Amino acid sequence: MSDSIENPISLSSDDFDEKLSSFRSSILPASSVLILTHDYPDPDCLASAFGISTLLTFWGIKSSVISFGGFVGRAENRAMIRFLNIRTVPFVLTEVNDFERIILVDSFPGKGNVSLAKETPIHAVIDHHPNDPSPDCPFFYDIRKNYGATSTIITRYLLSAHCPISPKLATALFYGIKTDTGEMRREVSTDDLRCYKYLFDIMDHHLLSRIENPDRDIEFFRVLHKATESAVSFDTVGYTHLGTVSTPDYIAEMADLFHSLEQIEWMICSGIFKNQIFYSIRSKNLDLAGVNAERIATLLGGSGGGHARVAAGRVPIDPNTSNKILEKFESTVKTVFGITNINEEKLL
Ligand SMILES: [Mn+2]
Repeated sequence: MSDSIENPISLSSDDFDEKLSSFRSSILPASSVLILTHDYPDPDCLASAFGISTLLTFWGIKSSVISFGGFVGRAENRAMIRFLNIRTVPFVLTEVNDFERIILVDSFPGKGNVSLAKETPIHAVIDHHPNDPSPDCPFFYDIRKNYGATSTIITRYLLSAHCPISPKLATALFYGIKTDTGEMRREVSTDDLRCYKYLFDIMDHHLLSRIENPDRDIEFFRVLHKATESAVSFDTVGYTHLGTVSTPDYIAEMADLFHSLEQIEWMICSGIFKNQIFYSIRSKNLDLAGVNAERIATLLGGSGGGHARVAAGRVPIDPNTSNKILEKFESTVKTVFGITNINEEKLL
């Protein structure tokens, strides 16, 4: 192939060529493919979907559609979609029966954060969240729990397939790895760093700078004010509740920001969106964020989970009793983090 590229990252011990070929046979032949990410997508899943869509086009698949439930709230992620021309279709506007194949990236079926009916058959899952498919799992999967980003796995797939990576795609994948690993701060595999370095040389740095420094609407500063005002700490555990938010992305964003507070080990941020309490959990050193997110969800009838140091969840609320459920949520957080008997201190 004249337009193909050499694979600069390959190890004889790798199983990527093998996995790529199984993935390919789980999808081909097909003329229409739906690539689905989790709801309220982040840069890692958007970049992964963009990479898979590029690979499918390279393989001659005529139509692939990137879709997700919810919407993109964070200003950086909206800028990413706009500047990198990532074409997406809202899930409510897709008809799943119109697609011959369905691929899930950076997510796992049945986890409560993908807008797909349980009975819908899927064909492939590429992810790095700690989920274990059942032994009789009917679809192709490649789940690498020790990887910091799904974007790393997708970069390896593109290289194994000798599929050209454009500067825009490289920028997306680089940004996906950068954000999901907290700039190599957490849960990083050797491959994350190797792909990060490889992509650095072919990406568009000017575009990345525009993505990372987007114009913000006034709502961001209102949320920041509210988060600062309501922030409290229980020894090394920080907590802030944002009230009702216009996008759940603010909850992850404020968790990230307040987690940088010097005396804090844990940061929990919550907010109300569409009759649910959404929450994000961050940890600096203790690898239990996913476990704690799942425990909170289980105790309150919601869904939650994630990685060792970055996790999230959501629990349903009855709008008539929202104050009571919020109290219940906060007391559940205290129980799970073992801070029931620790005095609350206001940040301001
Ligand atoms: Mn991810």
